[in-house]
This record gives sequence, C-alpha cells and structure tokens, in this order.
Amino acid sequence: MARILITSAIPYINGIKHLGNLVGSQLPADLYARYMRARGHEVMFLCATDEHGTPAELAAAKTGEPVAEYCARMHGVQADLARGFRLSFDHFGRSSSPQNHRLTQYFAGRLAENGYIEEVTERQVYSNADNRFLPDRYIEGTCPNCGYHKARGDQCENCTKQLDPTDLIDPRSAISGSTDLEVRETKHLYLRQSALKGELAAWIDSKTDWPILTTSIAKKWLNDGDGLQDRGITRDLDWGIPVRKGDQDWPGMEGKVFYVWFDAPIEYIAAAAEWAEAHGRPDADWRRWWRTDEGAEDVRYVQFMGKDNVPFHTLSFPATIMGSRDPWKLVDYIKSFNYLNYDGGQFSTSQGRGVFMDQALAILPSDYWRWWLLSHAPESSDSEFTWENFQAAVNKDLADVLGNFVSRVTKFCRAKFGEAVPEGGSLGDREQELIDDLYIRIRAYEAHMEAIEVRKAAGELRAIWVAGNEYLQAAEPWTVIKTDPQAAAAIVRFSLNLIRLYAVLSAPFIPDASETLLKALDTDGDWPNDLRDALARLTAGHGFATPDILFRKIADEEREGWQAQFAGARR
Ligand code: B3M
Ligand code: ZN
Repeated sequence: MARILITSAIPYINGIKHLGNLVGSQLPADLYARYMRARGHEVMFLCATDEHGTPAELAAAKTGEPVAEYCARMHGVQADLARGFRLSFDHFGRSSSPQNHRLTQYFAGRLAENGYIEEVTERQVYSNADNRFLPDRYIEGTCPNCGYHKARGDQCENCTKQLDPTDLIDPRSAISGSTDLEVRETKHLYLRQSALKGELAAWIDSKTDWPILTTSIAKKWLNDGDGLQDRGITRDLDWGIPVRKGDQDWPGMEGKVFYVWFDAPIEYIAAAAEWAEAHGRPDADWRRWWRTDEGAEDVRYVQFMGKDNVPFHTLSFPATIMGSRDPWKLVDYIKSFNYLNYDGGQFSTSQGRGVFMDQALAILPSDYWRWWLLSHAPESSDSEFTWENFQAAVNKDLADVLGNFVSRVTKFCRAKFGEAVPEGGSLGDREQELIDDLYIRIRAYEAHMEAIEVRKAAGELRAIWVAGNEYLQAAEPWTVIKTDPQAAAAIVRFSLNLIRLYAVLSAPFIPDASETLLKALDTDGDWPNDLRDALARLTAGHGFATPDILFRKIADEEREGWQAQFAGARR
C-alpha cells in the first residue's frame, strides 16, 4: 500500500468554472484519486478556491458585496458544484484561510532568511482620494494609441496595446474616479528565482517520466523564456495575505499583500492543515503528507493542471519550496492538459461561451458529463466538445453498451428465474474465453490508470463493456433456456457477476452508476485482483433488485435545443 498526495489546480473564486476548466484539472484528479483508493492506497486529495488578486476584488465590486463575503459565498457555490460532479476531495479549502496566511508568511520569511528575497524600490501611481497605491489595472484613462477613453493601465481593451499607467492620457482611479493621482516611490519584494536556476534545471532534468507537455513547457520557460526572471511577489491591494516575515512585521511593506500566485500554491499545503483542523486531528497528521522529515518521505505527490499553469508549478512554486531550505515535499509527477474547445471556438469565462458546471448539472446527471469529458480529455492535443459527439458517446457507450447489458441481464433473470442469482449449470469455453480476454484488458486498464493515460483508460473500459455485450449476444440465454435451462442459468449467473465487475471497474469514471449497480446487486465492490474469484462472487440464491434504467438516451430534438440554448453567451 502506497501513500499518494493528489492536488488539482485551485480554481479562481470569481465565477463558476466551465467544462474545459473541469476536465483540465479537478476531474482527472478525481478519477486518479478514486482509482488509487479503490486499489487500497492511502490517498489525500486536496483542492481549494483561489481567492486573492484583482479579479476577486473586481468581481466582488461588481456584485456590490464586501470581498470577504463574496469569496465566502462563491466558495460555497463552487463546493456545491464540486459535490454535484462527485469530486471526492478529502478537503476543499480556501486560499484565504488562516492556515494559508500563516504558511505564506512563513515561506516568505524563510526565503528572506536564505537570501532569496530582494527588496526593490519602484515608482508607482498613488491615489490620494483612495489612500492607496493603484495596481495598473485600477487606473483608467484615454489610450494614447486609439483614443479609447476607458483603457486600463496595463492594456487597452479596444486596441489590445500593452500600456504603462503613465502612458494614459487623463488618468483616473478606477475605484473612485479621482484624478488626484501622483507617482510615489514604494518598495516591493522580488523572489530571486534566477538564483535557483541551476537547482531547478537539475530537478526538472531528473523527471524523465513526466509527460512531454509538462517538461516542454517547463524547459521553454527555464531556458529561453523570461519565466525565470525574478518575480514581484507583493501587490498593493487590500484583499490578500498581508506581507509579513513569518510572524514579524516587514518594515516598508505596510499595507501590502502577497501576489496571488505566490500564496495560491502554498494553499496546497495549507489545505492539508485545514483538513486536519476540520477533522480535529493533530498537526502531525497533515505534516506526514508534506514534510519529508515527518513521514512524507514515502509519499508520492501528483499534481493536475491545465497547461497554462505549468510554469508556476514547475518553476515558481518549486523555487519557493527549494528556497525555504526546509524538507517540504516537492511534486513527483505533474499531469498537465491541453485545452478543451467548445463547438468550433473556445470556452470563455469572460464571454460566457460554452457550458458551465452549473448549467451542465441542470440538464443531465454528472456521470454523463464525467464519461464524455474523461473519455475525450485533451491529453495529446486540444480536443473539442460538440453536442453531436456528446450525444453519440452517451447514447452508444453508456446507454447502448453498458446500460443495455445491465438491463438485458437483470430483466431476463427476473422474468425467467426471479430476482435472485439462479442456480445450476457450469461455465463453459465461451465464459473461459471471455475471462481470458478480460484478464488482459483489466491489466491494460490498470496500467493506463497508473500512468494517468485518461483516454486510453476510458477506451479500455469501453472495450471491457463491449466484450460483455458481445458475450451475451453470442451466448443467447434467451434461446438456450428453451432447451437447456441449466445452461441458461449459468450464463445469467455469470452475467450478473459481470455487472458487479463492471460496477467496480467503472466507479472512478461513473461513480453514481456504479453505486446504483452495487446497491441493486446488494453487494460491495472490491477490486478484482483475482478475476476468477471476482466473477464467482454472487452465488446462487443471492437476491438482487432490477435497477431502473441506468442511462437514458439523448434525443435529437433535445440535442438541438441545447445546441441553441448554449450557442450565445451566458447572461
Ligand atoms: N487559479 C488558475 C486557474 O484556475 C489558478 C490556479 C492556481 S493553482 C495553485 O487556472
Ligand atoms: Zn487603444
């Protein structure tokens, strides 16, 4: 039994995530966590909301709520949706937690002690009316390039030109509208990532088993990008983690907070501390996942994320950990994903384009989405959601193959033998052949799951379902029963056991359907380490309840309706 620490990139608090976000981190992380638990490993699966930064402040300003209240409310919304999609986090934390405040300040202090923090004096716009320094995007004015009068200090939305706040004509505060602005000197902290370049390069080079997508992005930023430039890790915002050196004040840093990308990955650690608190456990219980001097030396740590998050996880966060010179656990494997596109374009949060998590659950149960998304995960390249493809996959894989197998077997049994596993007959060559085939397929499925090859695993699972269907079609118990009821009983008994096997194997992908099946069969599901034994588990006389239809088909009119409903932008 191994110990596996799993984290998914933590979603921003401002708004509900779309299906592209979901399949790029949280959903495959859940698949892996469920699989590893099913194999008997000890798993700690953590996620959280990423609550700091300007986007959170702006989103709160838009709804008129105080930002802390906005974040608390949206955390609740995201937690509900996570439950709706059956994401089996051990803890779903918040980057604004007291634990993350303490840990972030602690890391900053350690980095400073070890010489990895530089204090840099900069000139920055100060608003007298607002009593604060303004981040670039909080300054508005007229674009010097196109004359657009609501250009932001970092970029003009109209002509896309990148700007400096001092480029703007008639600059004003986006908070109060005040033009009483001046440029003042102020200090910021920089993380000296460049000083850790050699160490980071050697560490990344040692990860020979990482997916190409992960290492290629890491190496690009390490070698020819500007990813290893020293990074400003403080901001002039009200909302965030106050800049402190451990539990000491940091002279000159009054009123400043840490940059959201500095504290967000530290929340992976803090989420474990939050988990311990929530369960009334001592600190040692979470530290054994994170400190290699306190029990984490044999932990395997796997992260899941979209490709845009890879530089922060291969360079900045490891630099934070390494620079602390403490024995915190570094990640062992980073599974990254390309993008999922939506119907000929892109999913877009800002434009409200695509299907969002709440909308998806409002039209179909989570298993339908989980199956499509995971079996089409954007691994080797970007992939695309189309309603036709979704309809076809649901109707074929879930309804025609898996659902139909279950319903034919259970209904036939009920009609001919009653709702109990029938007695008599014995297994023949056809069953033996299927067992041999399944044996090989299950080992392949396991290998893909261990390697986190999500699409390949889905493909193998589908093939396992298909094999059962083909078996049933060839065995024809409905014909056999006319001449040899004992032989038909053996086929049905074997098939009922196949349903149990499918419930166990499919649980990481479609947990609800799996639970429905196990309940109907009045059994529990342990992994089929011994296949022959697993297929003889339901013995003659064992009662079951014929389950309701497992997956319904999507009709063409329905598909067209959704296509139209989701064609425009979300309101
Ligand atoms: N919140 C970006 C994203 O959701 C960011 C991830 C943080 S992971 C520490 O894609
Ligand atoms: Zn412009």
